[in-house]
Amino acid sequence: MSWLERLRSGLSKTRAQINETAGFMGNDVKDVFNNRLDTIEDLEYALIAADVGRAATEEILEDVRRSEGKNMQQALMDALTLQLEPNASRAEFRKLGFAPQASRVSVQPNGHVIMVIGVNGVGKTTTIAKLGQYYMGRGNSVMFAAGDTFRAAAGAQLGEWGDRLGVPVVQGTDGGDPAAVAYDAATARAARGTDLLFVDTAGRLHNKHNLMEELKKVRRVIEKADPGEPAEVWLVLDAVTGQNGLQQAKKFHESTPLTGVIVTKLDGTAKGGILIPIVRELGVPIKFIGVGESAGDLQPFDSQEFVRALFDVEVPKQ
Ligand SMILES: Nc1nc2c(ncn2[C@@H]2O[C@H](COP(=O)(O)OP(=O)(O)OP(=O)(O)O)[C@@H](O)[C@H]2O)c(=O)[nH]1
Ligand SMILES: [Mg+2]
Repeated sequence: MSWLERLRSGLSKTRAQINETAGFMGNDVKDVFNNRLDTIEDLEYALIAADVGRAATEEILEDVRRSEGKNMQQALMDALTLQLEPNASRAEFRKLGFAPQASRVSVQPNGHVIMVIGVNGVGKTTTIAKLGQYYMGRGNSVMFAAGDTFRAAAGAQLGEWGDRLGVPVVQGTDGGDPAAVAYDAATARAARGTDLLFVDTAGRLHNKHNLMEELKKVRRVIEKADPGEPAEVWLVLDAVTGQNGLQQAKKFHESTPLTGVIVTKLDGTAKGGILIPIVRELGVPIKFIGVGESAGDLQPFDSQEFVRALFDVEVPKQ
């Protein structure tokens, strides 16, 4: 399967939700939007049900209503794509009334060390493995740091991925100091001249305050070991947790400012619309999306491709 096919099948639940609700008078969104503006309330309901959020839904409906003369499905797709733009450019494009040309953000890290954070079970460790494979495939040398020393066997999990992918893993000891692992790994990365170091972190400690303090400390020791790093702090967010996950993301962002978000498990949710409030409320770009459990199931986020996959529309050859 191509990545687009994988994304499409991954998004089938979200798509079914939108089609079923918006299209109860016809067979799918296309029918609804060809000429039936009186069903705009159904669309409103479908967008809310897909976790798009109130504010974005209102803008989308406004854009669709305003786009007289345009094919209605195209108008809806353009409106959704716009909602995945960063806040400043979204406002600008909406004023001008057209969609952006470039829809994919740069995913090449702005330096060498990438901290990967997020609550337990969202997919941090798996995503690090996927990132390792992705960047190695683009010619980068990669290292991992097993900075989750809290959960038993977390280090072993990353170690296994490292073996499978041929990526060196800096390990600590279970129950040991994660900052020490991060310090050793950042120092080793600089000494070896490895292109990218991904630092895994704990998703759960005895309490939330401890977790936030620990992440700050990990960040500080990386800075000390290698000034200017970590270049990136990427938050992993599980799409299945929807609005709840977004609230958690805000807390992380307050304590350890994020430079990117990776949304996982889009293959198992009807809430694909959650990407929109993530972009709007965090003001941080989505870098990648996860659509499965294997190392290849990670894609750089492209808003136009995402919206097309949502509607199961063929991508025109460019
Ligand atoms: N379906 C699906 N499953 C995923 C995806 N990403 C991760 N998973 C699964 O989610 C589960 C948890 O993944 P982990 O990588 O261990 O999550 P974590 O955030 O490191 O968890 P903790 O270390 O406990 O904090 C595993 O079973 C993964 O295979 C995805 O994109 N799609
Ligand atoms: Mg983990």
